[in-house]
Parts: sequence; C-alpha cells; structure tokens
Amino acid sequence: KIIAHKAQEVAQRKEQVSVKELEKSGFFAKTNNSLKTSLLNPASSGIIAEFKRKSPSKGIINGNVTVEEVTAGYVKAGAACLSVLTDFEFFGGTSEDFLKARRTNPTIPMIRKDFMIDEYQIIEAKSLGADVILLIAANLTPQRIKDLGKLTKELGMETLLEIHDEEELNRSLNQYIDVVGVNNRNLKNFAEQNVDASLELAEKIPAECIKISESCISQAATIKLLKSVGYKGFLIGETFMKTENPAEALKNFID
Ligand code: IGP
Repeated sequence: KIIAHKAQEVAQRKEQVSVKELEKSGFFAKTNNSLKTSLLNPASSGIIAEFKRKSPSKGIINGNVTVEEVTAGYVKAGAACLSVLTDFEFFGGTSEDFLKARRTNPTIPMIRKDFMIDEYQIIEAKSLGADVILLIAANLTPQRIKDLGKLTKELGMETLLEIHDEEELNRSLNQYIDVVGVNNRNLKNFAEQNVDASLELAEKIPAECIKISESCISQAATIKLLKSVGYKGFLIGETFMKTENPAEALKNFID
C-alpha cells in the first residue's frame, strides 16, 4: 500500500520537476558528509537522531517544534548523524523539512528518510543535500537495490540498507551497501517494542559491515547492550520527539 502510493507520488513529481531542473541544485557540488566515517570514529556517540512529526503507529508524536530548532539541538547535543523524514502521506515529512535541516546543519551526515523506489528520488535526495539514502530490503528486489545503490554511489552519497531478518539480509547485500540497519520494528507488526531483532541478527551480519540498530530504542542502557554485540549506530526518533525538548532528551543518551 505504501509503495503503490509512493509510485504515484513519484510519477507526479517527475512531471512537476524534471531531472534537469533537479541537477541545477548547488548541492551537487557539495562533498559528502560520510556516515561511515562518522560511525567509525571511536569518539562518536553513534546516535542518529530523527526528526519525526508523526507515524502510522503512533499518530502525531510532536506538532509543536520546528525542524530547525530540533535538528540544531540534536547536533549541539552530540548526534553523529541526522535522519529527516520526507514522506508526507505516512510521516508528515516534506522535502522542505529536509532542506531546512540541511541549511541549518551543513556539515553533519544527513539521511533522507523515505520509501525509495525510483532513480528520480535518489537524484532528488542529492538535490536536497542528502549524504545518505535508505533502501528498505522488504520493498525492493535485489536487482533494484543494486541499481539504486550504484546510482547513489555515483552521486557521491552512501546507502543504508534496512533489513528485518536474515532472509532479507542474505538476498539484499551487495557491493554498494555502506551501512546495514536492522529495523527492530517490523512493518508488519508495529507492536514490537524491543531490540530483539538487532540482538538476533548481530552475528549474522558479516563482520566487515558497519551495522546500526533502528527503532524502539527508549533507554540509554540499550545502547550499551547493542554496542556490546557490535552495533556502531543507533537510530532514534520517537523517544526524543515525544518530549517537549527532543535535543534535551538526546543528552541522556550520551555518556
Ligand atoms: C526511528 P523510533 O522507534 O525511534 O521512532 O524509530 C526510525 O528507525 C524509524 O522511524 C524508521 C522508519 C523506517 C521510518 C526506521 N525505518 C523506514 C520510515 C521508513
């Protein structure tokens, strides 16, 4: 359902803004802020802080904060990377949100968080100043993951591959994947509220892959546990966003 909607949206956008038009963006000349490099730095907090207004499972999470204040706060508090949703239908995010966050925070790695299915969206991500794009294994064939990953690399960006289980991992890994993310929240089962998926998959992911754990992280102690099994990054949205001051909430996760 999400993918059908996204395909429609992309078709519409293509008619409104041509690839030629996108390519005029000054961000094509920007050097990439590498997520990989950031996570490999031993001094990194590893925290990938997300700006998330609403979600399909929780509804409105926070409607009272601006993307500029939250992302600037995250960076100041020590985030290793920012994740900004651009999907409007399900998460209330926009390209404008991304651009505002990018302009406010020029040097930190930024993930464009959306359901990527088409080359056009990768070029669009570049035009918005993204450093990293997300490919969700559950939504894409192995060949599409390769094609989109290759283009991402050609544009100087990095690819985060999101998986839920071993089967998705085994069929989707390829030479263009920079970081592997285990999503603890299975999109088929929004109820999941633990990091068991990350703990189970830790040893299945090849040691040379940089791995991160995504979603359902609500306590600082969980980060210690995930670090002990090899995770270098921790993607957190709701736990921060549901508070009045998301950046202040992030500080409790930094030691
Ligand atoms: C953040 P949480 O539980 O901390 O809010 O999760 C992030 O992992 C989640 O928003 C997410 C997501 C996605 C959103 C992970 N993968 C794919 C949209 C699309």
